[in-house]
Parts: sequence; structure tokens; C-alpha cells
Amino acid sequence: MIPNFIRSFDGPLTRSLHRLQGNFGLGQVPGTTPPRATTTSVCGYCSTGCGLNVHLGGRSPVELTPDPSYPVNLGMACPKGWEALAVLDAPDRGTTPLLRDRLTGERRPISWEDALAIMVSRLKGIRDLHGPESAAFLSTGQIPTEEMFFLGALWKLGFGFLHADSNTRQCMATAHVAYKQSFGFDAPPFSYDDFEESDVLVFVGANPCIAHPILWERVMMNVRSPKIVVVDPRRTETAQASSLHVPLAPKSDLVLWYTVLRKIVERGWVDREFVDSHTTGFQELSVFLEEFDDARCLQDTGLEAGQLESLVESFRPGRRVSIWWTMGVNQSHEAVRTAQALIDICLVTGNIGKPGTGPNSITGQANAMGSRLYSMTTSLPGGRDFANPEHRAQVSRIMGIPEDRIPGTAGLAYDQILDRAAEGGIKALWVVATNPEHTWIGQDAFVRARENLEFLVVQDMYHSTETALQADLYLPAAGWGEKEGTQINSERRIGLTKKVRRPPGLALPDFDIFRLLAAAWGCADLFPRFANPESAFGLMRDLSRDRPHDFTGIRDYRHIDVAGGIQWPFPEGARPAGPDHSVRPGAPEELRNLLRGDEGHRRLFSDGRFFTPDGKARLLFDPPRPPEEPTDAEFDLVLLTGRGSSAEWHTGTRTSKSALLRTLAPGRLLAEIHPSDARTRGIRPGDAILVSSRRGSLRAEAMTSPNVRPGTIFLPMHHREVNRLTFPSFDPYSREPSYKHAAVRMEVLP
Ligand SMILES: Nc1nc2c(c(=O)[nH]1)N[C@H]1C(S)=C(S)[C@@H](COP(=O)(O)OP(=O)(O)OC[C@H]3O[C@@H](n4cnc5c(=O)[nH]c(N)nc54)[C@H](O)[C@@H]3O)O[C@H]1N2
Ligand SMILES: Nc1nc2c(c(=O)[nH]1)N[C@H]1C(S)=C(S)[C@@H](COP(=O)(O)OP(=O)(O)OC[C@H]3O[C@@H](n4cnc5c(=O)[nH]c(N)nc54)[C@H](O)[C@@H]3O)O[C@H]1N2
Ligand code: SF4
Ligand SMILES: [Mo]
Repeated sequence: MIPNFIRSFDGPLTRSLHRLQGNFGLGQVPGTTPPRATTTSVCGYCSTGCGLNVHLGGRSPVELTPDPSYPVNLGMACPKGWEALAVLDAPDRGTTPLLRDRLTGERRPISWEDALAIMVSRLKGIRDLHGPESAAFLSTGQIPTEEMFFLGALWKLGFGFLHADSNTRQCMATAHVAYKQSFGFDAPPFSYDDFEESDVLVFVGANPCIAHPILWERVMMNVRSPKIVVVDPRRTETAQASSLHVPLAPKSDLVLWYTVLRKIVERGWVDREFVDSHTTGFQELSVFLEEFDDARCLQDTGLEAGQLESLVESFRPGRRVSIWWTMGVNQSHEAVRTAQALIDICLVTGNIGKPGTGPNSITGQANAMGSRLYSMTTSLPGGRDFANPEHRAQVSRIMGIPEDRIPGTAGLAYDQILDRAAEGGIKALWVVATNPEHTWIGQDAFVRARENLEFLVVQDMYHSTETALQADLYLPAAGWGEKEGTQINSERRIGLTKKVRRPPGLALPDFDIFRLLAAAWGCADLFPRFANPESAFGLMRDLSRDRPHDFTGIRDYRHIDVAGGIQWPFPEGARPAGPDHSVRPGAPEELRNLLRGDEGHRRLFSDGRFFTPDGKARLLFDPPRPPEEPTDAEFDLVLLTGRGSSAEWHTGTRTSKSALLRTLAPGRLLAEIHPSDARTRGIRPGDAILVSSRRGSLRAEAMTSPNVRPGTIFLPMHHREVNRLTFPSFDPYSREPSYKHAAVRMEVLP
């Protein structure tokens, strides 16, 4: 018997599944590519967003090569990109929904009909009994924007639940809030060309050699003999390749940058004209900076006077300076203000809106930018505010959703959702394309939450992830290459990913899972424009009209494909003048005309106008605070965590499935420690050591290296045990976890 909701969706479910899974391969986005043996796509790992050529043999892809005509990577790719197809055939791919038997605890395969019916009846039951605040979803920056948008809309407007957040909280929340407060909109201003156009590049808490290897290649293409500065407690691969490494003490950034700023002001290196016309708060900032003298800075940062001086020299007027930051800044207890100190420096020295400049946050996951704009977790689609009645009315009108269905608040943040679940207030959690059992800070909060949940649903490509293994209901998802949609990379470039193969078994694209759920819930008529990803893209485009990210000039998927991705803003009718180099070879004439004159790359704020009501940027600052878990006699080392190798992606659910990538990764947990710290504890290289914090301990292999600061220890985040040790503290504005500071101790194991 096929339930009615399936009939109302699209006839018998089997036929629907067949249709959903069956159309793939050559030019599957109608008209995007002619039926030939190669099609284009964009990589689904990191936010660089490299263009890839997928070579098809018969009906399935046989090989990938980097796309030489894509303006991002210019024919280059890192090992993860090259191996993107290899990880799709793993034996632990989910091929059918799985339900946990309450008595035996075993997971058993069930049909999609049953899975959808169970999910809907459990969630409806919980909502009817406990209200709209009794369930939440946790999602991701790793699925296409259309899917994130559908998930948010379905959850908040269709199902009527309030709380939702995503793993971009762990990653980009700081940059999002910092830009929004300073510029009036979450708007990273740069274009990758700025890597090549800078005279000075300052990387702060960023290790692009490992985390964004192709962006580093773009730096290497800079012909201006740039000065490259790396501000990182560790002498990373990137620091080793720099002209100046500033090895500051962990979490001393704010004192350092305020001191640098004071010296810039004192030396008269301020761009007065820009500051007066385009910023507010300079007077207050100047007074605030007076207390940041050199002595305090050298004391707190552990730097030498010469190092501070060389750093300050970088900002001498007459050169194009760009500042690039990543997780060493975003993941801190005072992260937003640290990011804004970097923004302040660029504003004060006029290093913004011009080639080779900018306070530039590099994103992490392939589509963290899509999540920031359309996931409906912290804001309404298009960066609108839940609390703003005008914004709610706009969304209601454009989406055709009754206004009373749109909540007036964003709901709880990630850590608050987990705390509420641990207290029993949140009964159900739906985890989509993220693995918090491994990656949540301190882990304990997720574990406690999970223990108290009545219903945990996990929707993932693999049934074996740490979080999927805990699920009451597991939904098998198609992955990158098995579905279509758009992603937005770090330079605001919208790129197209395509379906080049069938998902395994009964796995479905997340988009189609949401469609089935909408039908099963009985709210599908609220979402007529979510018939397929491209139609949802059209709705996103309509929601962008007259917003800072306006991309109403994009016609359809084919337009994006032919252009080699399109950076926002790209409003209807507007065509910045410039050479015609953004059109791929072989593009049809009508699309050539659409793109002609577009530079193909653009940066924001060249007119000095920001998105605040008065058009001026805000100079924002706060006094520095010590980290919340200082070292002491018992826990005497600072634990830093981050990316270990360019072949490992987070929890390894994908990358560990490639034999090639496995050979490029260490394969065991290495703890990087300074030789002096090893000596005083009788540890030799290769020894097994125990690293403990107040929350737990782990075994690792000691790797001594002068590249870590004495008194610190570095552990790669790719091993689950690492987040047992981290200390859950959060930035007060962004609520992003401070993954890069915890007090630990270590000892040699017998
Ligand atoms: N191979 C690979 N690439 C990836 C990823 C991956 O898992 N694997 N993940 C992607 C994602 S989602 C992200 S967010 C990015 C992250 O990219 P990055 O932020 O570049 O990587 P991390 O290693 O997390 O952290 C960067 C540096 O911050 C430094 N740091 C720690 N504490 C401080 C501090 O107090 N001050 C300063 N100034 N620096 C500090 C660390 O020593 C580290 O070298 O990488 C993306 N790319
Ligand atoms: N200690 C420490 N912890 C950290 C960090 C750190 O620096 N230090 N960094 C933090 C940061 S920046 C980040 S971004 C997070 C990342 O943390 P997570 O998001 O938890 O890590 P991933 O391994 O990327 O998990 C993504 C999951 O999505 C699944 N997936 C991939 N594609 C799809 C798809 O299309 N559909 C579905 N349904 N599933 C899919 C994958 O199989 C995988 O299980 O980790 C954070 N945790
Ligand atoms: S640099 Fe990032 S986007 Fe490019 S191939 Fe590697 S993982 Fe993919
Ligand atoms: Mo991230």
C-alpha cells in the first residue's frame, strides 16, 4: 500500500525514486553542456571553489581534472579535488534508511515510505505535545544553497519549528557578525585577484598551504614580489614560506592589533580623507588605543620589539596591503573584536575597495557563504532580519508564504540548542551533513544532549559517521556529484555543481528528501517553487533583488556555467566595464552578449559606501579579556587545534575513503610539541604520550618540532578524541566556539 502523501507528491514512490535518481550524466542541467564526454562542476570540499572537468565514460564519470578555464583555480586542484570521485563508492555509503529497534538497539533497513511516515509522525507528535521550541536542526556549509534554503524554509515556515543552526556557527559566525556590525551587511569585500595585486599580504590565524592550497598558489602568482606576513603561534607551512613570521602567544591577537593600530595612528599613517568621509568612531578609537603601549604588547604577545616593528612597517603608506584571516581569528573568546581590529586597520589606512587590499575573511567549507545568506538559521533569506517586520513582509510577498508563518526571532544558537536538549527542553534533533559527535567543542555537550533526546535523525552520505551511529533514524543522502545546485565561494562567486553519477542504492539528494518530507507533512503547497533546484535558485534570485548581494542579473544555471561562476553582486542590467575574459570558450552567442563587458571578478566598496544606514563603516573595539581557561600548575600547556594535512577533511568521512589521500595523511594522532617541553617531561620523539584536560584525555604520538611555541601543543582536529579535550567557551557576539585554546598537560606513557 502506498500512502496518500506519496501519491500526492508524484505518483507511486518507486516511480518517484526512479525519476529522482535516474536523470544524470551528460549535460543533466538542461542545456548546460552538450552531450559530450566532459562536463564541468565545482569542487565540494573547501571554499576555494575550484572548477573541475568531469570526464564521462558511458553513463558514469571516469576521471576528474582541474578546469583551466575556471577563473578561480586556473587549471589547478589539490589532492582532495583530484580524488573527489574516489570517495563516492565507499562500502559505508548509506543505501537505505535505517531505523533503530528500541528493544535490541540494532539498526535495520526500512523503506522510504516508512522512514518519512515515522519522521513526520514523531516530529508532529513532539510539536503537538511540546510546541514549536521542542525540536531543532543542525545543518551545514557543505550542501548546495538551494538545499540549505529548502531545509530552513521547510523547518521554520512549513513544520513551524523555531530553532535551527548549522556548523557554520563553528566556523564563520565570527566573520559574519564582524562584517555585519562594521559594514552593515555580511560582505567579504575581496576578489581572488587581490592575492596577486597586493604588495603586502598579512595572514592572521590562517594556514592556506594546508587548508586552501589553491589560494596559496594564487599568492605564488603575485608578480609584485610581495611581503608575506604570517601571524600564527605556530611556524606553520605557510609561515615557513613567508617573509615575516610573527609567532605571538595564543590569544594575544587583540592586544597586538590594537598596539599596531596605535602606532599607525601615532606615525600619521592614517588615510584621513577616507576616515572622515567613510567611517564613524575614529575619535573614540584613538582615545581607546592610548593604553596599548609597546611594553604591554611585548609582555602579552611574547614577541620581540623588532618583530613588532617589522609588522607595523607593513602598513607604511604607499603600498597595497591586504589582511587575510581564518580560524585562528574566528575561533576565539574575543573573536568578533579581533576580526574587527583587522577591519579597523584596513579602514584607518584606506586599504579597502582598491586592488590588493581589504580585510578579507577566507571561508572554510565549500558553501559556508550560501549558508550565511540562505540557510534561514540566523537570518531570513538574503541576510534579512527575523525581527524586522518589513523584512518579514518582503519574504512573505516574494515567497508567497503567509506572514504569520514567519517567526519574529532567529531562535537559539548551536550551544544553546545543545544545552536545551541536555535539559530536556528540546526533544528532537535533525542533523544534516555535519558530524557533531566528533566536531562539537568539548564533545560532552553533544553527548549529553544526545542522551536526553527522544528522537535523533541523521541525514548523511555515510551511515558510519560517529553521529549517524547514534541516530534513531538514519536517512541516506546523495553526495557531491550525485545532485545539482549552486555554492558560493570565499570571493562571493556562485558556482554550479552537477550530477555526474547515480547515488548508491536508495540514497537521495537532500533536496529530494526535503520534497518528500514536505509532501508527507502536508505542507508541499507552501513551496511551489521548490520543484527542483534550479527553480529554487530562481526564488533565491528574486529574494536577492535590491539587497547588497543582488544577483538578479543571473539568468539561469547555464549562465553561471558558461561564465565560469558569477560573483555577487550581479544586478539585472548592470554590467561593469572591463575586458571580455569571463566567458568560457565555446559559449553560445546569446550568453556571450549577457556577459560581455563583465570583468568576471569584482571587489566591494570601491565607492567607499557601506551598507549601514548612513553609508559609513563603523570602527568597533572592546578591551581585551583573558581566555576563560588559563593554564596553571596542573594544566600547564595551551592546546591549539586545527587542520593537520591537505589530504584530511574534518572528520574524514569522505577523505579517509580514498587510498591516495590516506597515503598523504599521517594515519595516526600526532601531537606537535616543542623539544624543550618534551625534554622537561622525559618525552622522546615517537613516544606514546597522554594528553589530558579537565574534561578527558587521549593518547597520541609525540612529534617534537621547533615550529610550535614552548608551552603549547598542537593536535589536528581530524581525530575524534581531540574535542574531548577542548574547552567550551564562546565569543559573546557570534557564539562561535573557541576551539584554539584549552589548558592541558602531558606525560609520557610507559
Ligand atoms: N585539508 C583541509 N582543508 C580544509 C579543511 C580541512 O578540514 N582539511 N577545512 C576547511 C574549513 S571548514 C576551514 S574553516 C578552513 C580552516 O582553515 P585555517 O583557519 O587556515 O586552519 P586551522 O588549522 O584551523 O587554523 C589556522 C591557524 O590558526 C592558528 N592559531 C591558533 N590559535 C591562534 C591564535 O590565538 N592567534 C592566531 N593568530 N592564530 C592562531 C593555528 O596555529 C593554525 O595554524 O580550512 C578549510 N580547508
Ligand atoms: N577541535 C576542533 N574542532 C573543530 C574545528 C577546529 O579547528 N578544531 N573546526 C570546526 C570547523 S571550522 C568546522 S567547519 C567543523 C566541521 O565539522 P563537521 O561538519 O561536523 O565535519 P565534517 O566531517 O565535514 O562533516 C560533514 C558531514 O556531512 C556529510 N556530507 C557530505 N556531503 C553531504 C551531502 O551532500 N549531504 C549530506 N546529507 N551529508 C553530506 C559527510 O559525510 C560528513 O559526515 O568542525 C569544527 N570543529
Ligand atoms: S583547494 Fe579546495 S576547492 Fe580546490 S580542489 Fe582543493 S579542496 Fe577542492
Ligand atoms: Mo570550517
